[in-house]
Amino acid sequence: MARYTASHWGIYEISCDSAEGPQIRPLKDDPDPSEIGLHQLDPGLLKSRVRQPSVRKSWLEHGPGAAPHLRGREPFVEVSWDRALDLVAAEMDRVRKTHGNEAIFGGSYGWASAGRFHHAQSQIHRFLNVTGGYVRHTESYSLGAAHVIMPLIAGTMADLMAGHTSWDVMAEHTRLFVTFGGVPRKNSQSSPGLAGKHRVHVGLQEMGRAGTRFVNVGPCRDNLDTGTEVEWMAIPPHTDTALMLGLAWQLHAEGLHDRAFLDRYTVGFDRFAAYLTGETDGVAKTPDWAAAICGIRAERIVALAHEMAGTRTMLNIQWSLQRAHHGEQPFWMMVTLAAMLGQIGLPGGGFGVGYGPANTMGSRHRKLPGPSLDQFHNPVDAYIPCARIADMLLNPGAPFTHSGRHLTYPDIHMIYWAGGNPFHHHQDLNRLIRAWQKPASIVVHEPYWTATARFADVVLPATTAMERNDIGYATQEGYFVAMRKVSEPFEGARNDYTIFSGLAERLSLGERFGEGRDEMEWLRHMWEGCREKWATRDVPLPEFDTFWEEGLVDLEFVARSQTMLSRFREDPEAYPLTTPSGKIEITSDRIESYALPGFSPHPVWREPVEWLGSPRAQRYPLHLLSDQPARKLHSQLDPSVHSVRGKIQGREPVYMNTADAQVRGIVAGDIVEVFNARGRCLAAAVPTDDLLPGVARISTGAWYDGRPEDGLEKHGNPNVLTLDIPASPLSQGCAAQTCLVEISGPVTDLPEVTAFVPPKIVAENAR
Ligand SMILES: Nc1nc2c(c(=O)[nH]1)N[C@H]1C(S)=C(S)[C@@H](COP(=O)(O)OP(=O)(O)OC[C@H]3O[C@@H](n4cnc5c(=O)[nH]c(N)nc54)[C@H](O)[C@@H]3O)O[C@H]1N2
Ligand SMILES: Nc1nc2c(c(=O)[nH]1)N[C@H]1C(S)=C(S)[C@@H](COP(=O)(O)OP(=O)(O)OC[C@H]3O[C@@H](n4cnc5c(=O)[nH]c(N)nc54)[C@H](O)[C@@H]3O)O[C@H]1N2
Ligand SMILES: [Mo]
Repeated sequence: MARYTASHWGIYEISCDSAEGPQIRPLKDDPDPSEIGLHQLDPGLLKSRVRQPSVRKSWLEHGPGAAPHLRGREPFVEVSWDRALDLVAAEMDRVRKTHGNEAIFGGSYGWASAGRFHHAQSQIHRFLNVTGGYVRHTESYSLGAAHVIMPLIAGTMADLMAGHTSWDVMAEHTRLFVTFGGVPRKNSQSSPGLAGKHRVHVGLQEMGRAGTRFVNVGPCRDNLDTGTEVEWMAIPPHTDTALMLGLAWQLHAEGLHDRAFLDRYTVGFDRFAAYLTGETDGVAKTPDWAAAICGIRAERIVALAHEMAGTRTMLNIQWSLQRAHHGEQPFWMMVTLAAMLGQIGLPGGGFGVGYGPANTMGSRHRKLPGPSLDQFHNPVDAYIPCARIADMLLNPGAPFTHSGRHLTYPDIHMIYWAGGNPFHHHQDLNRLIRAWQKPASIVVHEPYWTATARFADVVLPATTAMERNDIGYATQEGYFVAMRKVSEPFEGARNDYTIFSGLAERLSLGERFGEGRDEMEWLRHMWEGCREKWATRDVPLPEFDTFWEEGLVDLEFVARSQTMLSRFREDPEAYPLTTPSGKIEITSDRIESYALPGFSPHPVWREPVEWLGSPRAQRYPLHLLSDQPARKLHSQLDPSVHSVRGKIQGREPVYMNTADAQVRGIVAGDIVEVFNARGRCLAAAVPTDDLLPGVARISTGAWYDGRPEDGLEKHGNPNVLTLDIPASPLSQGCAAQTCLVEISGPVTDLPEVTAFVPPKIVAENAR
């Protein structure tokens, strides 16, 4: 009988009857399986696992707050589980009693692993709520800017993501597909929590066969594969808004915009039009004006505007475009441009805010909530937008704005993290290292010795998804998966649930946290809760035992094609949007009422602090994109053979234009130094003509491997270079893509990469 496992990369079949151990293969009938998931059981990963509870030497010997500057460079002492849990429980109690629960940061951002019960975020938040609450985070690194602006102008990202027009409808109706940032196949193969059958690559091929014309706008050529010819409109990073303004100006000047649509379904077009024509600021956003910024000839812009207005057009954007200074603008401007074209709500027309970043968008499956673990109520009000973590730690009490609110940063004495890797995800890691010295105690649950584990005081070894039983489900992915345990926990590793149960008992909260259920009782309980809810929506699910025995529930029987915002288009009064006006907001009164410095009430072109047109480009002339890695998910599985095969001399590639390499005397395979005022890292040069001159690209995910003496990062982690500023005072989102660098090379005296070697383990009181 086949067993299955669910992962962010897809569903895989596992057979446990081979003498060589469990074998993993893609789900039968998956048309485009991801190779990443095939390496979840790679023995190469084991060398980097955490074996036992481990405590940083100074912290163990001298107590909380001892020698914080030694975090990340000091040996650890292995201790028993009992002792580790006693230490953590005592420290939580001390911090709660001395400073209150507002002193504990438990945001704990990160993707963790698939599985609805063992989901690390749910576990840690439930546990911390039981103990009196914690400082939480809002939004995500994925969509910091979009999560805040989109509900004000079009709808929540959750609703929009779920509503995307399905691929079959686009193949039938879309004649022109214009995408800002391509539709990278590598990204679309993942979905948070579970990817079902991989539909994006197939969807694009079907559109290609049906004759859709594709235009790929952006600095990279090789991120859109439709099986047909694609026009590449090569523009520098961060100039998309200017190009869209040029298109909008042309539509408006020729009266090609859909006035009836704008009147009925939007608010505030006229104020925006006054900006477009230059009436308000003296600058007409003509195709010539746009050409000077984005480098596309004015005639080409005019021709594209005509084509868009004359045919069924879908506009699409990658999430990376909002992970930038002023990152709200390209999203807002794209919605505005789509509104001017008047095709929103028609089959195959309008806009998408993410065909590409995950498998989800374009699904025919219904948005239905899966089995979930109750997280209880968090009595602490204080929060941060997730990407403001270093700001919070460095500036307790300092004011900040978010979503129109005026707030202050809490004073954090303890950080508790489970299921995320801030030394992967955060920007300007050298700044984060300084910030990380502020709290008295840092506790981390991790299966692996990632940098986040190395920089902690107490590391509690967690199991992986293969080492426990769980239920796999993610909305619109089309499956429930019985994730049966494949192997026993590695050495001393425990489930996050078991770890929190042990702590809760020590804090006399065991019954409240665990409700007396063991793992399988929880799965049954969560399944039955979900089954009851779905029954009220006329979606019958099997009983738990049947599900567990059969391993999969295929939800194809409730799937159906869809067109985004079709009901709104049919009857905007009966089906208003959830925006303040119920319509698409081209000008937002709400945003204007926030009176934020440097934020206009309609989309505008504003120069980012770092881009190829800024003064800093004289010193650092290359725009560095740090995109999502093809061979892993963020930092996950970086030590696997699949990820390691993508490295050159053990280091992450840096892609750069052939001409840029040539003038620097760099050839393919050279190890080069990538640097700016914030940091420097080594990477392996790959000259290419698929990138615009002036642009470089290092995918994220190489485990941080800084040399303690001088901070040189040896492995190719771009976050030692990126900028830790908010996208804007509105969203405070992550702005990782706003980053200028210089590259020099080749480097000959190469330090060894040590990212996957665990830290030194010593005996207590060893000298
Ligand atoms: N420069 C730059 N930086 C970026 C981005 C970018 O585009 N450019 N993208 C950003 C984006 S969009 C994101 S989402 C973030 C991703 O950042 P993260 O989500 O923090 O990255 P992951 O590597 O997925 O981290 C998950 C961690 O959880 C651990 N883990 C897995 N399963 C379990 C479990 O069951 N229990 C416990 N306790 N731990 C577990 C894994 O070993 C891993 O270390 O990165 C952001 N950072
Ligand atoms: N294999 C794999 N897949 C993943 C992930 C992973 O780590 N690995 N991470 C997942 C996560 S958490 C997320 S949030 C999504 C993220 O999805 P995205 O944020 O969209 O992903 P990126 O790869 O950073 O960028 C997508 C494309 O945008 C282009 N681009 C960057 N800046 C600009 C610009 O200014 N203008 C234009 N026109 N194009 C630009 C880049 O060249 C790149 O090809 O991916 C998900 N999918
Ligand atoms: Mo993300």
